[in-house]
Amino acid sequence: MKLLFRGGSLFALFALLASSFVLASSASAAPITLKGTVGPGFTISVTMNGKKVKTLKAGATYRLIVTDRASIHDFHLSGPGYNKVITSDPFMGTKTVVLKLKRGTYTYRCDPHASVMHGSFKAV
Ligand SMILES: [Cu+2]
Repeated sequence: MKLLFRGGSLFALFALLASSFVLASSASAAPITLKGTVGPGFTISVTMNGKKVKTLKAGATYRLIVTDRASIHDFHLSGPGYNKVITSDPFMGTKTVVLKLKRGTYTYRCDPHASVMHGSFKAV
């Protein structure tokens, strides 16, 4: 009987720890969604809730969903410690990356048309 009680309280303690862990991780780990779009014309953008992104939080984690709407364009993102062609030329479709931003300026561009297709945001 004594043993059963000990087992039960241990289980209760474990369940409490497990549920607080789930709460803590779901509160801090849900990344904020950004949308990257390139094409079909000569346009490229990064938006959050429909607005062009200018500043984001350094140290925060973001999920960037890039939609490439033209085979002639790519989506290339570079910034502090990061340099990646997320959707290549001639890829069309959607790709998702998860970014933990570092303080500084991030630039995105379409490499074949970088003089007209580029933008940037800051992580502060
Ligand atoms: Cu292009």
